[in-house]
Amino acid sequence: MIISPLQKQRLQYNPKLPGMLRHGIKEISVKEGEETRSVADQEKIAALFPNTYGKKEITFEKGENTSPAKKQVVGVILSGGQAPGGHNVVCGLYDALKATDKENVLFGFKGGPSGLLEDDYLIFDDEYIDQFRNTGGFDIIGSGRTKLETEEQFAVAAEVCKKHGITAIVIIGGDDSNTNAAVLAEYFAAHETGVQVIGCPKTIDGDLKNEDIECSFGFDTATKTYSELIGNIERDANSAKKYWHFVKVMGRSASHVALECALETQPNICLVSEEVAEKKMSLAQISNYIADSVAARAAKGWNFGVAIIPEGVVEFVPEFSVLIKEINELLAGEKAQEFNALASWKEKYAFIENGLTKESMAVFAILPETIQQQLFLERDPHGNVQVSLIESEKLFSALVKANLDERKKNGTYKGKFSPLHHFFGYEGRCAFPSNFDADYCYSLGYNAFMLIQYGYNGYLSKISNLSKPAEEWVAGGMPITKMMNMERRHGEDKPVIRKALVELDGKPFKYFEAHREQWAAETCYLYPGAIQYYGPDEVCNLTTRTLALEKGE
Ligand code: FBP
Repeated sequence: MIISPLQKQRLQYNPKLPGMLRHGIKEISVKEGEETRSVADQEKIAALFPNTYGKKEITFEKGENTSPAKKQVVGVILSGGQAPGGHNVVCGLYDALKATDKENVLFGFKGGPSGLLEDDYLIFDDEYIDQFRNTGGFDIIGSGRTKLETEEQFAVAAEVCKKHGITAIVIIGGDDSNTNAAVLAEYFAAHETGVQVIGCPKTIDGDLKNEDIECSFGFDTATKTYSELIGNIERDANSAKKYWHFVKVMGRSASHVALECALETQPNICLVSEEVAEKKMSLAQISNYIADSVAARAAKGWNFGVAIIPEGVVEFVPEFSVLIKEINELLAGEKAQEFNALASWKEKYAFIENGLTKESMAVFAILPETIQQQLFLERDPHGNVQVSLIESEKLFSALVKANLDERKKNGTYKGKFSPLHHFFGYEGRCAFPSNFDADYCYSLGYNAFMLIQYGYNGYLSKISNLSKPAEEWVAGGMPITKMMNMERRHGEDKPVIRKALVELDGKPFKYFEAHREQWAAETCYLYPGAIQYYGPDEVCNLTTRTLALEKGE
């Protein structure tokens, strides 16, 4: 097989473990800490997880390994969207498992959680796993979005585990997948299957974090990849001085990715969805805010700029989410057929006008026609509008243009506005993991095996102190139930891991807020360049600005 020179080099990279895991398997002992409580709704969560609630947090340290000798047969699953470093979680898990006992076995369930239900797997060996070390992607076993959440699924999972003699399952996923990992762990314990479940925190979106989990893996590499591209665009904009670039970045709901990219590149504009919701900003207010920057820069002769738009922003605009709800109602059941049978857009428009409230129609009317039509074309299997497919970068540039046209008419703006559009999402999810993600992920996997070996169930693999060099990282585990609260989902109260949105009083946002006025009017671009894998420490082992600011560095 032909591989690129970089891949060849990366296969040789030796990921760094936290200091306390470096002395060899025989020298890893466990220290139990305090019993834990869920972040909220303690009584309800305790009642729902009688076997796994309230367990102690644990830390590993150098000392005699006192875990019982037991042959381990572990199954690993990659769940949800790709995130750089996933392969290294599997490699770390495999290496710890084999270092403990060569007879131990690692199963990889293919294509996400459905692989476990369908008993579709491979068994890892050195030759296979060695091709994937320090590489991006999830192609080692594939991923998928099937949710493991029903009793029937758990029963099938238990059967599959029994058939292969599986002693533990490791689920590598985001907040939803780890919530389901906790429920599965409770099921396995309640049914005395003897199978343990360990989770690992993954998602480029960065929204699986809390006082225990400092960041999810993949966020570092994905944001560095997008920031490289945004920096390049800034430099191009500053060279040609003729385009405004509207860059949408991934992050289904939280704006951590957009904010981190803004901190790394200092663009003229970055929207933060959580702020839009907090201030109840309308589409008109947001476009006016961007148009102010365009106009201020044009007054200096700068008809160029860069605006970062988080993928999920429209869902945070109150009037827009009301509009979406009304559209979903408007096309519910058979009404969709009636609508689709209408021959022209004019007729369809009249149907819409008839069905929406006056307020929502006013919002709908200001949208560019392509976006209006998108709202009626792209439906999910339940018939709902897929908000994530709305081209919000084009939506905002069109609204800004309309705003500037008005300003032109009243003589307050005389510039030229030529927008270009970009969407950076999939480009970042399978990049070669940065050294940080390569080390962090390998450590998460290695550590997950130590949690299994010491008999823990329903725990999340936890590596902390991440803004420091790997030597000083702290390895341990946290009961997943500690991160849970009750939330309303599909009309029911459910125990879930709380999704971490951008905190408007947090240090990363505060830093951005303190500088954005200057960035909007002046040209303060930063060009972070490509991820560096080799070379001086200060460029190879950088953590994110978000993490550094959160840690007060
Ligand atoms: P996860 O939460 O599963 O990690 O996925 C996040 C994400 O990458 C979002 O940023 C994006 O909106 C979404 O996945 C895209 O999903 P898909 O890969 O199914 O198109």
